[in-house]
Amino acid sequence: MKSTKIVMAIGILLAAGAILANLPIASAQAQTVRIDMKASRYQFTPSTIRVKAGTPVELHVVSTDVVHGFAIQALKINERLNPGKEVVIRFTPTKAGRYPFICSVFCGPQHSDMKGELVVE
Ligand SMILES: [Cu+2]
Repeated sequence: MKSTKIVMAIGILLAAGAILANLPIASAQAQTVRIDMKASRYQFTPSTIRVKAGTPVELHVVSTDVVHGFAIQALKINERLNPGKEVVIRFTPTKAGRYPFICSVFCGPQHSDMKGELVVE
């Protein structure tokens, strides 16, 4: 009697597992892309980053010398980069296009040259 119930329970669990295994769980969600970037006088490395629209981006930025900033105006991103401290910036660009980014903290005579571009395809 007891063993019949156990066998039935196992059967139900297996059936449920088979049904769940066929469900497209979170298949619509794109995988997060991690990009590592260095900020230093007077450049971002890499200075061009390419991502696909709809893909969540995790940008890990670290300044290797003085205080810099990282700003993408069009995406309302502006972060302060203290030397040696990694800053993680998360965003999901939804529209294809070219988005310039700049250093937003004055860091020396060539500060205005410190820029790059996010290309969303
Ligand atoms: Cu700078």
